[in-house]
Amino acid sequence: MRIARLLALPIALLACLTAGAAAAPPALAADGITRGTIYRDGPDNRYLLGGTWLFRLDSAGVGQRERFQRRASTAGWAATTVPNAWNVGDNSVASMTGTTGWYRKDFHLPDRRARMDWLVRFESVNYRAKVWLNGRPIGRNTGAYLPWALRLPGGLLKRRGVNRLVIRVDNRRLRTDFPPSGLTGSGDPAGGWWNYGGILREVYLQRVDRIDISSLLVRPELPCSTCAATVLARVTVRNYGDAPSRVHLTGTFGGRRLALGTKTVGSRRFATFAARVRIASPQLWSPASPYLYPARFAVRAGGRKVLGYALHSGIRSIEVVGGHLALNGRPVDLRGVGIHEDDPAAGFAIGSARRQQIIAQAKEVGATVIRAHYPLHPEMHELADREGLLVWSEIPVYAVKTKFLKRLEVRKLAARELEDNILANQNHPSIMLWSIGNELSARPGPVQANYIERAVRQAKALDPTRPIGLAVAGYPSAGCRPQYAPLDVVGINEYFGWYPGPNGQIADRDTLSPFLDEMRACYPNKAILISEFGAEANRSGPVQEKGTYEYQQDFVNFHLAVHASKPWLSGSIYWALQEFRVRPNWDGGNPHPDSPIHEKGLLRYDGTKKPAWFDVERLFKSTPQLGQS
Ligand code: GCB
Repeated sequence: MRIARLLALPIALLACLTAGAAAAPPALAADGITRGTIYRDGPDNRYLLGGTWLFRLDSAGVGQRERFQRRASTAGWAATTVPNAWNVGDNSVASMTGTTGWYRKDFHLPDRRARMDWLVRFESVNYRAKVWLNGRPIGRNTGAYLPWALRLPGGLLKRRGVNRLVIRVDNRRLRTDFPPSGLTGSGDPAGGWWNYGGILREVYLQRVDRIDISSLLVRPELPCSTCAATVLARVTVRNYGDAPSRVHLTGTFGGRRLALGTKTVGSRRFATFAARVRIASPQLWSPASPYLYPARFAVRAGGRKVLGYALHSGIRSIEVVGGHLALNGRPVDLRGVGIHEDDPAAGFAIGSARRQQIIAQAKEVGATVIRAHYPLHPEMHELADREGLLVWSEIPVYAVKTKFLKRLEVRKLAARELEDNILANQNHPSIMLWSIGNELSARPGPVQANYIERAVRQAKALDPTRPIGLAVAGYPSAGCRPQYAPLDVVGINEYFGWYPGPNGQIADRDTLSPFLDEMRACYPNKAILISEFGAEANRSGPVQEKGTYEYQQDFVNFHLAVHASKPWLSGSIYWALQEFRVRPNWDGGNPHPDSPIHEKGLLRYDGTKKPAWFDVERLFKSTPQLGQS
């Protein structure tokens, strides 16, 4: 491949080759840089940093000392592409535990004009990232699944020559990470999904013509299903330039004008513009009819258009009324599936085709809601908006032990991820709630109470239009917990008749129904959903034997019947749509497991359907999920 060979050349020669073409258009194609994003919403000033990247593993942790970040030579680096998970297919304990790996991208700026500022935006890096530009450190980040950006300092950036972006990625999990590290009873690394190291989602260059949009909110408010809607648009811009600028913002929502106005924005300052528009007879968004309104924005500075921004919004209300989740005023009884953005060949570095497939499969089984343990890829949200799937949106505050949840740095990271998730994803009509975590201690004390109280307050302040939830492990011994008081929604992960649970308390599936009634009595005013239930299945065999397809079929029929018998439930989510890599020596309650694959999926890892798929599909599709009946 031409690009790969070019990159293998000594960098000095590479620079000569490109410098010779000074008058020619920037070497976009050769660098693999393309204008635009792979998803359709957002600002129009992004360039995908695709093409050939370089990678080198650094298991010995010597990279910084040996100055991988500074060396121009490409010796020791191998060509790769980004997104990338470097340990796909390595199912060892060492792979799950994590290590360090280095990525490098040599590129020309796709626009050489001197007035442009540049940012680099990472959609998701797992887990700790440190970034250098042309040998100098420019920033770092902690935490995957959420976008972050760094400014490329003008003094370091080469307008014409080759720029070298180097990223050190460390995916060794700590007890204080999301998700945290830990050890299972048998001494293996714990964790709810594979610890794929790498740059797991795309990287973009962002060109700033003095003024950039730092946040953009389009929030439709619908007081009742037959009411007029009010749409609030709020845009915060930032002036990257050295001089104050007269900034004029225009916008439309569904073709209606948003009067955002004009302001003078000081150098290095932010300014917020807001406007409201009334939509008299809105066409509502719902899974049955996912109607989207286009919204467009333009930023003008000094009389010139410097930035455009487009998105797709939906008008709907989602709230808890009388202890029930209501969509557009109607109580719902959703059915859905848990998902992972996983794939046997790519790990978590999946592409658009795989994302479309996951969404299509969720639709095919009859789901109206999907849930993951972490914020989804931006394109997944857009697909959910378009296809009519509600999203239980969760931050990866996953099974964090109380003694770590207590720590300030853990609380700060959780608060940052909650805020980042809301700011990044709040414009999607598909998102039905913000979840602040999964399976913290089932017997919460003051630490968790404080976490819940603060997280709910923070989320409500950022987004007063969506309910706030938490998924909890369903154990009768937990009793009624006053610590859950601030929550709007309680998700119950119930594995009755599958796992024994502490002291065997959930071994008997017949105790599920009374347990659910007790939960309802505890939380009469909250919406309650079954956020997980599932059984592993990898073979045919007796219906009484755990791990057989027959057992799984019987399990889903029994559980969905119990769920359907509780009219106060707002929904039920099967865990999971498809098998995924989880961790070494996983058995998931199956006496004959295929570690490291989690096998509660309705689809095998190769995408084929298990018998229980058809039971779930029949039961999901025969349930009036949206309150039509
Ligand atoms: C849970 C977790 C989920 C696991 C599941 C299981 O409660 O939330 O991530 O995969 O149990 O299969 O044990």
